[in-house]
Amino acid sequence: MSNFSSKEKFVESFKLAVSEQYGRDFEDTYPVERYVVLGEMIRDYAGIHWKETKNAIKKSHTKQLYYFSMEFLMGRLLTSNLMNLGLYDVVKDGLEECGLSINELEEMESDAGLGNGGLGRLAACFLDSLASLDLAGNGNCIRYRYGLFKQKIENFRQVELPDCWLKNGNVWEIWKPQHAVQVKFGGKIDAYMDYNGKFHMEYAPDFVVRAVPYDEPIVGYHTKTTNTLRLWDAEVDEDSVQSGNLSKYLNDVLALTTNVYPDDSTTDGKKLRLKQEYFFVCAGINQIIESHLRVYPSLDNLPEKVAIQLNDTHPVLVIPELMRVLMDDYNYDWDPAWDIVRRTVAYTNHTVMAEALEKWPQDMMRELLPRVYMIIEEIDRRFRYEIEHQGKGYLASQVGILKDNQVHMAHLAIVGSHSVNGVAKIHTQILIDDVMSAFAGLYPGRFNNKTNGVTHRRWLLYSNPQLARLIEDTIGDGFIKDPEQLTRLMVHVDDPRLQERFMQVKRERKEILAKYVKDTLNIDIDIDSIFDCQAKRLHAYKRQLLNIFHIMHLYLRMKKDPNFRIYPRTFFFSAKAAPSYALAKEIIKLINMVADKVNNDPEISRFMKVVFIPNYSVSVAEILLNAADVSEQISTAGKEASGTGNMKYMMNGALTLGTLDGANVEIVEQVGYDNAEIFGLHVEDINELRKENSYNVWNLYNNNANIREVIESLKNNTWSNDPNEFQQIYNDLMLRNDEFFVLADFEAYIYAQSLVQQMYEDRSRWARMMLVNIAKSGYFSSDRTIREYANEIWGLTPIPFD
Ligand code: 26V
Repeated sequence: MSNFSSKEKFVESFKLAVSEQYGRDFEDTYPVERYVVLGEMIRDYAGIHWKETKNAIKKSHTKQLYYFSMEFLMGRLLTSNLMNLGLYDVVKDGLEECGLSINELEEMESDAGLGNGGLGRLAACFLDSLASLDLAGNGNCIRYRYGLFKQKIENFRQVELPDCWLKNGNVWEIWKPQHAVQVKFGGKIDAYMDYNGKFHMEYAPDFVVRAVPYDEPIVGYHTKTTNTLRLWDAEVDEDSVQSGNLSKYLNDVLALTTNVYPDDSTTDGKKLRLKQEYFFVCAGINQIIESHLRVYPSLDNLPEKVAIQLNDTHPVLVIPELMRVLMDDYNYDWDPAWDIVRRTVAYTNHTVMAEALEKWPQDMMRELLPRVYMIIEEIDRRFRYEIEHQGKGYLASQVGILKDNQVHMAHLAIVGSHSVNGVAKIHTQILIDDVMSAFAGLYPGRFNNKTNGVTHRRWLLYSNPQLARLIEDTIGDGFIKDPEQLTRLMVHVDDPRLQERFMQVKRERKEILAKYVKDTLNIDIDIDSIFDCQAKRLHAYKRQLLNIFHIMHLYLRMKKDPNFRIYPRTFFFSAKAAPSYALAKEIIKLINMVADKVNNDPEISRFMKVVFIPNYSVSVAEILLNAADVSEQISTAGKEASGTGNMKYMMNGALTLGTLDGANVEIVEQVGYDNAEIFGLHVEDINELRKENSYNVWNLYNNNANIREVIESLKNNTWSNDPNEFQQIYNDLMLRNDEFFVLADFEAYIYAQSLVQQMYEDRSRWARMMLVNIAKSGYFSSDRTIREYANEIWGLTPIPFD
């Protein structure tokens, strides 16, 4: 009988476990101690199915996926694990009997923020869907000691603090020192020939660490399937310290897993980033090979039993590393090894931003990874030979892997894999037509689209139980296992009673958010105002500037014209800027200074408030997104690969106010133009303006008073006493001609915002629109995305349990 078989049984085992672990009466233990024991009890319970999953895979020879990602933004796991295991109610009631509230224990958990943004959160959603669909899918990443920084706002500015997510330990992980592997860096390679004339490599590295795994169970929704997220820590390799170098060695080992890189960090520490990439790649490949050989006699059938997905280019070293192991350790010749690698590996691209496409200096790579670099040279040589042979040698300067003294990681990924996918239709099309067109010509069958998704369990069921209940009351609970059933709501969207009940649910969510804002920022907000939200990383291309400029414009206009008043609105922002991204930080400062001015103006603040919620993270998203009326998705067309926040808002019934970019395009495809507010330049318009070189920001400035006033207000002491406070923003727009077309879309945006207000004022129309959005959001469940990957790329079938 399990510890959770009844409330009584749970209370008894819980109290006993807390008391035994800490050697004190239950009543005398600390809240965090109770949280730790509860977590461990749940993890151990998950262990039963974890074992069965591993056994079932071994016995049935089911194919497995390994998702290699530098980032997993898991957030908290207590609620999600309890709900997926079907234990939530027993535990909640049991805790109540012990005088504890489950919500308080939930709050004790730190939010695991091992990632920057969308890419890392996508990886976490994928793990949830894989397990829930009974697919064998493992995550492979680094156990960073610190997550992405914690953000505080001081004096209107972003301040970064360390995110010590492990300070109370991590209840979900199991340390597995017996599975440690060596990872080698630097040093020298010697090649020698054996008696048969075959070449062998002898490698004398100058830095060796032990990669030690910590495994976390990934629990599927109401199913036995329990997969593994493996996080590698770096530990000292006792025999590998060169004499006299102990303290440097210890520091180098520690540095490897210190923190997640913020996405655009400077060249400093770049080498460390490359070390991190090889570290988790080498360890992960080693594990795959060992587990494979425990079941099968050779590696010949690796592609039939293992799929490896590369989440962006960060783990692309998988390709040369797997070649290295096959050739150097298992004696494969080049061609069969290459065939195995290519059939095993697939690559996902997540951005078209040139600055974000990874390239490494050849010298750095050669010095740090001499053997891997040799293999990359040979891959490049053979690839160039192949295109030459096809009469397309002229492409070499475009598609080469080694060129301009750099290693082009995306090129290596495309050449060394059997599938390259983008993350939304428009994004994939841009890869094919533009960014990767030469490759698409060479390998047309290799390119495909997999539109992103998000787990509707975390982002609808668990974070918005009020809405989940309303949906269940209306269409039953079939949508939980099969989210496309949400379309059954369509026959009810005109029902005034449902509309009213929905508006009531939305109001409850707005109250919860308003309370959080009051508690953390001491700002009072109007629950009946329109909640307008933009929450995402701060990047010029995401155009938080467009949003704040609109707010500045409204303020200036209301100040000037006492007859002009808007329907009350609260504008929420939440965004972290990379610590070295000065322009992004200046935008945060502008938002906070405008907020200060607006919120403290007694006349204007009756109509609008601006709230910057610090430290955007999974936990903040869980209370912010479901309270939104308006979802701001306003990137420059062509730049946002997909966006996934947009899907979370939609699922919770917010209207998308967006450009035709990323997954917004598919959101409108689902709901129709009547149920979304689309504005602004299209990709084609922007390409045309760029090609013709015909965009001139000064023409707009001179001909449009709204634009002129807002730009002038940056420098005329409206928001700050220092006229140079926003110099970078001004220069970026006016002296560097507004690379992201903020001012080009400004009028269209103001107009779109006025339409949003009109729509909101018709309560029944608004409610209907929200309901349509929810009804059509099933497509954006990551269950759909994962099914597509499983069928079209990985060739996975569900784990059979007997
Ligand atoms: C990084 C950088 C760094 C240099 C400055 C410009 C820039 C722009 C973007 C990035 C992000 C790179 C990868 C990434 O996180 N992509 C995000 O992936 C999400 C999941 O597929 C997707 O929804 C987002 O649209 C995409 O930005």
